[in-house]
Amino acid sequence: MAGLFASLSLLSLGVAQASAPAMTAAEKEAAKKIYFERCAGCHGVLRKGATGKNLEPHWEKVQADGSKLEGGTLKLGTKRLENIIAYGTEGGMVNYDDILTKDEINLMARYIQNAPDVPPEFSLQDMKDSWKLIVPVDQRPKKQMNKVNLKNVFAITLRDAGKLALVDGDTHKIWKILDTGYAVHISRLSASGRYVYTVGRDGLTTIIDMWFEEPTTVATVRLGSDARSVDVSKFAGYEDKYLIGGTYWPPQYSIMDGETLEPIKVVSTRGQTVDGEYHPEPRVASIVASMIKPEWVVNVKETGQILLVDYTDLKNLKTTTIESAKFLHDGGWDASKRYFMVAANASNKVAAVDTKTGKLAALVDTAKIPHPGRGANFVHPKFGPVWSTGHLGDDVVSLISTPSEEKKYAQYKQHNWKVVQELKMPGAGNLFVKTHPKSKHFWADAPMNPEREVAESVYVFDMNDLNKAPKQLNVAKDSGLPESKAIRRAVQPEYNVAGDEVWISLWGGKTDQSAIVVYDDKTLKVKRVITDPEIVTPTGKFNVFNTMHDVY
Ligand code: DHE
Repeated sequence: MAGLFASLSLLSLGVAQASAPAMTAAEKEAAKKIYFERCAGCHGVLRKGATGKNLEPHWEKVQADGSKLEGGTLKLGTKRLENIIAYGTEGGMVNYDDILTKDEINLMARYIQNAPDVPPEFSLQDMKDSWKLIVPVDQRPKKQMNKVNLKNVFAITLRDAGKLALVDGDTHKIWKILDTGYAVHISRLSASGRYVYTVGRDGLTTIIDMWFEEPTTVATVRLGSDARSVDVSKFAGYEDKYLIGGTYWPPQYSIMDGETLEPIKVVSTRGQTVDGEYHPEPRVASIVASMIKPEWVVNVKETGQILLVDYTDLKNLKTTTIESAKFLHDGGWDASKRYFMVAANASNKVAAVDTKTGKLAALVDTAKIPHPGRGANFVHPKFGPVWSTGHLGDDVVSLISTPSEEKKYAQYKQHNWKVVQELKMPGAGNLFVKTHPKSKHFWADAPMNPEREVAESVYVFDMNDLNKAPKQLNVAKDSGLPESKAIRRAVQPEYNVAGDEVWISLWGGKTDQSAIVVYDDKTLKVKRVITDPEIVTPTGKFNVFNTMHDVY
């Protein structure tokens, strides 16, 4: 099937292929690697587009009125493509002139005029062959062997180093830096809080046991060649029994043993979009475990279908498929943990899944390209409980009213599933927002904004007076580190367990000095700058307690 699919895709591009710029085998290999590391996430392996535009050499689309639309990279040509790659576009493509050399930009401009390389499929057997049980369960500690306050440990992605730093949140000291997959995307915690699971963009999944004297990788497995998400089973009686991982390539999800990572089952997500068209590459975006049912919420990007996967009987797998909108990306729970809120970024909507009834509760229209991370929940002084998302494509943060069964919030019912307020940001390019039940502050970053001053800062709103402009904190300046040529993006605010500190990554270039800047949430003053030659390209940070309990 995979072979047939690959040849069909090449056949359909046969004409375009004839006039694509020539490339040597070595050039193609180099370009393939850059494409995977830098481009596939947004444009897809088959280049059909999602967050990014379609990058096929030639494409045709029949519109609603029957007319045909045509385009493709061949039509754009090398010069135009070089400019787009180097300087980015208004549509959200970031500039690569400070990441790739001129030669690499030329290489990529030529590469994407050639037919896409289709990577091989990845079967259950492939997973089993890749599986390494480094420390069997019976040889692991029976109790915690160190004195670290595990609840306040931060798992920090060191993106370009292919490593994960575990930092003690009480002492602000690096506890251990471990090898992981390439550009780990997220870390998630076991229901017990003992294990950290990470997944690399290369599909390598690791389980790290924090009960040893020093954190130790106890098993690894490969899920495929491109992955973004993992989560454990969290329902009572199933805590940590299973782990699920979602892949971008091949488009599928895999279920493993939660403690050993032994592969159990692989399920493809290829199929029809919400518009009824077949899609060959519906990638698995965010995944979250429900606490109220033995289910995972699996968000399939290109189809816009949300799957509720029941894990009580893996042999006779029951899945509920909920139609929402395209293209599903990231999301988080509302305050009641009944509704999962997921961004459908190409539709400028947020889908709310009711995990109690197994139905779509709402599709909320928002500003352009919502990107919540996991979002942030708080009680709005005028509109009651809200969940919030920032936007990549607009200069606002949207606050969406969410239902509550608490009597005191009944008065806000009329606002439910509406954007009740938009908080003004200094520009577009937000990726993550965060607050904490004990805080009066709401934090938003803007790392994808083209202005250095904005991208290197975070913005803090006072939740007592949301009409007030946010306070700008210039994280790059506050870090005290020497200035660098490349923008050092301030990214992903994350609270400590007490909810009185906010940690921000200062994400510099691979050879720049980067840091984690820790702010006092009350005074908004810098408390600590965690920096070290090994802190290379820090991005996502996951506080153990807050991640375990979905505190955001
Ligand atoms: Fe992410 C979450 C996909 C680029 C940092 N990112 C997610 C999730 C998905 C995703 C599907 C949700 C996982 C979940 O909850 O189960 N990210 C993608 C992409 O496809 C994209 C756009 C391009 C790519 O090539 O990967 C992309 N992401 C980035 C980055 O460039 C970021 C800023 C830096 C990095 O480390 O790569 C980045 N993504 C993050 C972080 C989260 C995340 C920190 C988790 C946020 C959280 O609070 O849970």
